[in-house]
Amino acid sequence: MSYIRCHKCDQHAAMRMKHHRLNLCAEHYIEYIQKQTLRSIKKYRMFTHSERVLVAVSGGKDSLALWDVLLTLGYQADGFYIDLGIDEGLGYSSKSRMMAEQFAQSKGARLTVIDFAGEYGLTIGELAKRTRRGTDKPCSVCGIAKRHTMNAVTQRGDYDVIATGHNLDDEAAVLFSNTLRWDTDMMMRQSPVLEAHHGMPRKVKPFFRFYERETAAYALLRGIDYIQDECPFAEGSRTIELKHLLNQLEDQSAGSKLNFYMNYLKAQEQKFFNRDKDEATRANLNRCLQCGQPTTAEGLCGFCRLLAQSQR
Ligand code: Q46
Ligand code: ZN
Ligand code: ZN
Repeated sequence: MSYIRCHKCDQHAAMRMKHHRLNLCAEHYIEYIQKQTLRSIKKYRMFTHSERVLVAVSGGKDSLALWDVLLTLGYQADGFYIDLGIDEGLGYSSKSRMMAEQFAQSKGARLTVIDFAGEYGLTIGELAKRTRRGTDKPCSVCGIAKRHTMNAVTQRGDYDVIATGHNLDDEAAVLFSNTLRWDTDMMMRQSPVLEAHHGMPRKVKPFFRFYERETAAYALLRGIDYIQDECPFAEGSRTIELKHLLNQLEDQSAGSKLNFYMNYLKAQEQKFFNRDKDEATRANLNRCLQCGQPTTAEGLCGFCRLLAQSQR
């Protein structure tokens, strides 16, 4: 029987990557993902082996696969998980927390778990309700809260950099959304590396060149147990709609997503946009009177305002 062979060793190919015209067996595929990640880290100067990295872990495939790769490559990578208390329906938070904890244990790696309700006295859902920001979905509040908590943990733990598991599908969907609105401020800020500022650590996305199916295949082939369900509030979101549209494009023409995003980064490098304006905005940021994180507001940052509102 004929089968598709690995380009490196002639074994049965476990993964076909049409956009790269590359088929690889399990062993060579794992090696490929690890090597390519190392390449991105070095090319974009994300971090070095002497820096301490905090991996934002959700319990899903991307973040656990990223943590696995960084540990394999010998980086000082600790994990960080926020228990948002989203347990409506199928117990999303409890399950994802369990996956993160199991992975950390199996690797003997350090995981910091922040129980949001324990830390701030209310769940994300309650915060959204009390501040009337999202009657059916707490996503806008959740985004602010996650960013804030992540910054706080990084400062507390003295980490140099935060790494997230965003993949190409995520990045292309955000770029697509910003392009549809022609939101140049947001577009300008989109990058695999956001430099440190105002005491906030650098933020990096070492998986930005991998398709979602590629990170899923890596997790599977490495035997990583991850939560397959999305957060129940993700259903029907605009990002998911845009991902479907991009998938249709990709089906018709392999490599569309990769070209869309990578060529955008090239345009950015060629100073397609005015970076001075963004730097001026950053230079004029204030510090929150409550927590000290940077904010465009005077007085309290968005998160501390939310908390204050919720306590009224
Ligand atoms: S924002 Fe919204 Fe996500 Fe928060 S409430 Fe769930 S879907 S987890 S990426
Ligand atoms: Zn092979
Ligand atoms: Zn604040």
